Amino acid sequence: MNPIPANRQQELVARLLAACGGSYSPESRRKYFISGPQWAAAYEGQALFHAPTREAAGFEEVIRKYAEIGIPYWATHDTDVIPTASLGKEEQWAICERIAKALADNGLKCSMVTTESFHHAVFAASPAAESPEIRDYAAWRLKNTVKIGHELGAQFAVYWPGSLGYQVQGAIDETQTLRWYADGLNAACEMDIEVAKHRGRPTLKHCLEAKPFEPQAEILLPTSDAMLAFIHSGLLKHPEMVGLNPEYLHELMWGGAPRAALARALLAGKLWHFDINDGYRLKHDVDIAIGLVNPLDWLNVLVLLRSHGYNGPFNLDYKPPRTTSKWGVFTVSFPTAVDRFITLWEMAGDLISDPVIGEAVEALKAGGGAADALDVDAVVAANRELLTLHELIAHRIFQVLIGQHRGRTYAL
Ligand code: GCO
Ligand code: MN
Ligand code: MN
Repeated sequence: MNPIPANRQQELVARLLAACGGSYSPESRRKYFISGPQWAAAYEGQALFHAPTREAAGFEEVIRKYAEIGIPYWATHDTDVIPTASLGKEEQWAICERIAKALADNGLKCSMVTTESFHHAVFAASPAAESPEIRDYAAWRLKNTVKIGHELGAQFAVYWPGSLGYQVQGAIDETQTLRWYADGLNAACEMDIEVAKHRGRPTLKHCLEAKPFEPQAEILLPTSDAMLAFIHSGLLKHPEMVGLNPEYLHELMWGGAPRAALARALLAGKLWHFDINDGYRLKHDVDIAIGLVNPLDWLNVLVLLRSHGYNGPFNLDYKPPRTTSKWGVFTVSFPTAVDRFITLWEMAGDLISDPVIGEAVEALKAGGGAADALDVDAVVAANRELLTLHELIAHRIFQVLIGQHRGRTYAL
């Protein structure tokens, strides 16, 4: 093939994307509680070892593009949209007005706000550092984000305490740091109660997001399970206002099974918000878009969520790869991520109503019918053939994943 000149490349990508088929209309996409973060679309490809590869995008552009794609909700960190120096000042409210206008003009809603408590130099020793003025500043930032959330009509506030930990051992007292961290959350919840009352709105759902490593070397709340224990530790004044925002990849990163982590959060009644993406076990936070690495596991995750009535947001917290252009971010990356989510969601519905799986599951629950549960040999014998159904179910799920249940065949 001859080289493709730069001015013909978008045309080529667009033609091949159309050739892929299988995309949903913006109207169909809007039926799902999918949110697009400001930071995901605005990500320029930079990292410790990586220079940016594309230009930044402001919130007006991101909101407009999300609307065109059919992403109905938008989420942001405070400093994604408000310069640190303007936080809490008049300029903050002027920016909020512009955001509210951009959302209204494009028919989007703000679902979630989150405080950046890891990037700025002030958070070098975490938002729960020893120095009281750092903690006062952090608490003020959290309270300020709560106000922004109410101003923009958000329902959720997310907290990712990735800097709550240490690089070198023994320098901090973990119990004290966790108490101080709880103080910050308590301040946010109390401010929320006050503002919500004043505005006649419900309080926000405050959701903790765990990540096992990065940016600190060791993290004090590394998993969703650690956070469940923290919520119920007695340190929070309003544990009923605090739940979880698990991120798919973050549970995978420590070697956990995301579906099992989500199940534990569901049982605790704390699965309120969900960051959807993909990646690899025991690697760093690559934040790849949903379904590109583990489609089979994702399908099973969505079966769990569909069958347990999860109705919170699916937040597209991934980083379009550095190889994707800014044009590609909005033309390929976001639309295809949304479409893979919807496809997997629909397939999860197929699995839930699949007659083969349905009968197999019922048969497993019926058991073999051994008369005496204490006669261990008889119990084993009674269930021997039945338990083969586990593998049969796994095969059926694979068939649904590749469309074989609808007649897709390779060779007969
Ligand atoms: C990550 C984190 C962040 C958080 C965000 C919200 O992948 O590094 O998940 O993207 O979700 O900071 O607080
Ligand atoms: Mn996340
Ligand atoms: Mn992540």
